[in-house]
Amino acid sequence: MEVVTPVTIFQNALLSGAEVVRSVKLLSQLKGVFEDEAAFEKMDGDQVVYEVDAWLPVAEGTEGGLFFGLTHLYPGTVGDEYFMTRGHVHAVENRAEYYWGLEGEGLLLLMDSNRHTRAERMFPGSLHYIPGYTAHRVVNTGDSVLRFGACWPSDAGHNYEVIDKNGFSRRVKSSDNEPVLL
Ligand code: PAN
Ligand code: ZN
Repeated sequence: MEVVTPVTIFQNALLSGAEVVRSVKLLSQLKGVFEDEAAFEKMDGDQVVYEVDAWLPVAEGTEGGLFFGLTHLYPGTVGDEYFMTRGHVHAVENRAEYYWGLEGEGLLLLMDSNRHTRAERMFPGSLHYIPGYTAHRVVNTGDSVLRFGACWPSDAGHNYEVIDKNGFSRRVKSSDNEPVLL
């Protein structure tokens, strides 16, 4: 019997191995995402808002495969709005996804095709099923890095245009250091 060591290791909320690719999202790449544009312009655009480590064992677009991602979303605010991911629906809209919380705390915003937005609390151990046709965005409401895992179909793809254009119907802001959904 042949025994091999996996090429990818997922341990202590970190993903490593030769096949893992990292993408970095700088604040300057999130122009238009946050409401307070004056506050945004005053901030250092080169600061990292989040990083995604991904293992894509099959080619993007392959039917039947699965992708695995780990997002590190740093704490911070633009004005009083917490740092968050850009958010998207899947290009193949009926494709679902799992997220799960590993470290830190936050909110997962889920917006259906009628633009109705609900929020699920994220914390170490929280598990989130994101149905198809549902826009998803994560907000870091804590003061430490929020790390969460993700698993999605390899033919899902990402459509950012809808959210870039219309945003979510709710925003999460800090009021007296507490997150409020507006
Ligand atoms: C995640 C997200 C990741 C970054 O892997 O892509 O958290 O968020 P944005 O893609 O919205 O910038 C996922 O949902 N994949 O489908
Ligand atoms: Zn997704």
